[in-house]
Parts: sequence; C-alpha cells; structure tokens
Amino acid sequence: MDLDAITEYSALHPKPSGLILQYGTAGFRTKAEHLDHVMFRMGLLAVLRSKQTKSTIGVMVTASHNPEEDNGVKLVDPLGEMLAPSWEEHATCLANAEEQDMPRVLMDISVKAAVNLQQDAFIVIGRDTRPTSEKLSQSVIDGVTVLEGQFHDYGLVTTPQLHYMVYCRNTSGQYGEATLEGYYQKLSKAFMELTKKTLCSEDEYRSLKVDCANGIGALKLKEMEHYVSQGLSVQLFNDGTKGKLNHLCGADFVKSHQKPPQGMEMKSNERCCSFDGDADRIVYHYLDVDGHFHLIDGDKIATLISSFLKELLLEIGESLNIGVVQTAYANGSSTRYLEEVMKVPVYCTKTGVKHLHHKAQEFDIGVYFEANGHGTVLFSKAAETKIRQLTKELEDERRKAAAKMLENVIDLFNQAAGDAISDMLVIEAILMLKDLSIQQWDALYMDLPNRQLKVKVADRQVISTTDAERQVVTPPGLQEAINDLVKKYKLSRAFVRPSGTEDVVRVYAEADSQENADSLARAVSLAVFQLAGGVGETP
Ligand code: NG1
Ligand code: ZN
Repeated sequence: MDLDAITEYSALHPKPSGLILQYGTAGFRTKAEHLDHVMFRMGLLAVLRSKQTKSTIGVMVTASHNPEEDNGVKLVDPLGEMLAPSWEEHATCLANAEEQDMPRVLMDISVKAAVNLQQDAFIVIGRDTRPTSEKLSQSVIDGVTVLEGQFHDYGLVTTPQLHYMVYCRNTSGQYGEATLEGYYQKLSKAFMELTKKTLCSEDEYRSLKVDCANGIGALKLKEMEHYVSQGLSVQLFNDGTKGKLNHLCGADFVKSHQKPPQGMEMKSNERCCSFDGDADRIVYHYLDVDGHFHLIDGDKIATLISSFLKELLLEIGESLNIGVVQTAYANGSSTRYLEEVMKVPVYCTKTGVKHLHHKAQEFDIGVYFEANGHGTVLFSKAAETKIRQLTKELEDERRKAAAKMLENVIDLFNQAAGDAISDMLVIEAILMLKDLSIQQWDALYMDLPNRQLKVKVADRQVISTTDAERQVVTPPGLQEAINDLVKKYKLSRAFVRPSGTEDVVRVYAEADSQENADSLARAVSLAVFQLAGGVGETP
C-alpha cells in the first residue's frame, strides 16, 4: 500500500472533522454534502474486500427512498448479498477516522481481515439519478484507483441491477451475462416463456401504470420496454422529467401515507404500482369504483407469489419445502392467512433485507418480503438443480409444464436482491396466468388497519429490542407501558424500534379500526417520548 499516495489523495476528499456516521441497514446515508470522504474511503475499502474475497465487489451510490438532497453508499458482497457484519464495522471505523488517522486505520483493517495486498481487486460501481450521485461515484473511483484496483463503472443502474452484475461476475457468467443487455434478455426471456400460453386473452390485463418515483426505475423500464412489449405494456409516470425524486410519490410515500402518488392518472380498478427511488421496492395499488384507495403491499405480494409456487409444487408432486419470511411490520392478517389458510410456515426476522435474505436461504424455496415491498424469492441450488432436471425428464405433460414454469420463475426472480422490475414481471405473469384482477388479488385477505409513526429522541440507541424487534428490553418500563396500551384495543399489536436509516424511533400499531390503530400508535409514541428521552414537540 502506498500510504503517501493515499494520504495525498485523501486530502482531496477531506473528512469534516467531528462528523460521525454509521454503516446502517442500507450502508451510509445522510445529506449528500457530507459524503465525499465516505465515498472515497468506501472505494478503498471495496478494494480490500475484493482482495480478501478474491471476488468482484459492488459499490452502489444511492439513498433509495430518501429525499433528493440525501445520498448514500453501500457495498455489495460476492454473491450479491449485503456486506458481511464484520466489514460493516470496518466500514464504520474507516468512515469515521479523522484525516490524519485514516491510512493507519486502513492498514489495521487489512491486517485484521488478513487481506493479501498482492491479490488483484475488481470493483463494479453503479449510481442512481440523484444530482449528486455522479460526482460522488467519481470519488469512489478515486479511492479504488489509488489502491490500484481495477473497476467497471456501470453508471446509471438500479440497485438490484448492480447486485445482479456482481453475482454474474462471481459465478463466471453462469447466472447471466454481466451487462444490462444480459439482464434484460434474461428477465424478458423468462417472462415471455412463462406467459406465452396466455398471450391471446384480453388486452386490458396487459397494461400497467408505473409510478417511478422520479428515479432510476423510469430510465431502466424505458430501456427494457421493447423486450417485453408483446406481453406487457407499461405506462410510466413520475419518470423524472419534471418532479423531484421520491417527492409525494414512489413506493415509500404510497406505503407510509397509504395514499396514491401524485402525478399519476388513476382510473377506477386500473392496476397501478409504485417503485422506490432506486427500484428495489414495489407496491401495487388501485382506486375502487367508489374512489377508495387500496394498497397491495409486500405482504400481499408474498402471499400471491407463495400460493402460485405452492400450486406448481403440488402439480409436479415434489416435496420441496417452501417458507415465507417476514418482519414485525408484516400485517397480522397476512401472517394469519399464510399460516392458517395457505398452511405455509412463516418466520419473522429483524428489519433489513439482509436478515430476511439469510433466513430465506434455509429453505428449498424461500419467499421473503418486507411489508414495504422489498423482497424476492430464493431457490436453493439443490432445488434449482432438481427443477431443471425435472423439466428435462418428466414425461407427464402437465407435470412437465409445471416444472417448466418453475424454471422460468427461477430465472425471473433476481436471486441477488429484491428487485422492483423483476418482481413486477413475476406478479404480472401470475395475474395473467391465474386470470386474476387486482381486486381479486386484493380480496385474498383484509389488511388490519395500521399506523406507522416516528418519534424523535436524544439518542435512539437507548432503545434495545429482542424477539425479532417485537419486544423492547430497554429503557425499563417501556415494554410494560406498550403492553398496557395494547390491551385496551381489539386485534391489536404494537412495537417500537430505533430506525437503522433515520435518526428516529419507529412506532408501529395495528388494531380493529383505523381510528384505533391511529390512537394506539399515538399513545405508544407518547410512551416512547416520555420513557426514551423524547426531544422537540410532544407527540
Ligand atoms: P429502518 O429505517 O431501519 O426502519 C427502512 C425500512 C426497512 C429497510 C431499510 C433499508 C421500514 C419500516 N423500514 O429501515 O424495511 O427497507 O429502510 O432501506 O420500512
Ligand atoms: Zn430502495
């Protein structure tokens, strides 16, 4: 390592002294103007990680659903997964080292992690459409270059597209070709094959309105459009030509406000969906004939997908196990429906896709979705091999057709990360194949009314939790207070946890009516404010 060169280049990306940031659930995320040094340093760290794993590592510059002024960065590990926890700590140390200490901290990490500095390194870089992303991704490249890492800059891509590139490159092209063309080809081929039998049914099913949150999803859907145009026509709204990124639109806005996005013309009963700013989340929605808004979130997406997969498995008669993974934010009705009606096992993990992804890997087929619409389906290597073998060997036409469909589904899901584009194509294919309208899908079960609120406290880390974040451990008395409040309502549930991406405590409540869910959420917020050091206005 050329420490002089590192010191010299680092001075061009100086750290504002005293600034402390944490590698959270989705990497570093804060106001874009505070991130230049972090980007440079994550370029350096990516090189070390690449040398250590002898694999291509990804660096994505995005702040997902955050406001346009924010930005962020996360590293993508060899098989497309989120960075390993011990390296999250290295990332935090490196980002927070004062200017003069940085080269030493970098050396310490390479020693601790037993990095062979002679090893080659290869980094792939991507970014979203934020005005600050291009310059920040250049700072990542500066970091990579000063440590003599090789790189490929994919420029504007969705977060899941970058995960896909990393996965492809580390599996010698077996998973797919590491280009955008390769991504579109792979997905569209699987989609067209899966839906080819339905192509002569009615046209209205085939058109979908997409709210792109004024983000990268719009550009990438435009690029993909002609690959799938025979099976699906997408009408794009909030495509970034006018509005501000994630402002009053996009999956996060729609889910948290339970309102239609602005800038989208919705007629009654039309199928609509919203992506978030980096296109790794999707939720569906529609207006009914009375003009009421209906949200179809990640839980209902998981339900649709797992019921489809279960039917196919029954058809081929193989005993592959299937499990659904959720977080505490999953609507109580969805969990009940999955367990009691569909009879599929459901597991709850901590918030953050890395936890869900990890748990989903335990099954032959692991379906995981956060209620906010981030998720995918993972197939174990053994299950994939089995299914591909069955499509070749089965003689019974029906069973063979079902196995073939499962094979298409494997190719259609992004196995490296939750992906709005890939999920959208799977959902559209299932709705076509089962001839389901959005209302019929919505009617699978009724969501329990719920409310999410945020509370500002002096230090959100005073709140610690257990039982997949459903129970508070500290501060003392808070869980008892929540228990007492929950008892006052029917069909009720509430929990609180410190956010991993914002400086707030999140409060979630559900109950038998919207009024009661709102009132329970407010009461729990007040308890948090009083017992966990609330600041500012009392909720
Ligand atoms: P935090 O801020 O830790 O609640 C949010 C989402 C997560 C996940 C991350 C990463 C909710 C309640 N939380 O995390 O599910 O998507 O952002 O983007 O939706
Ligand atoms: Zn996102």
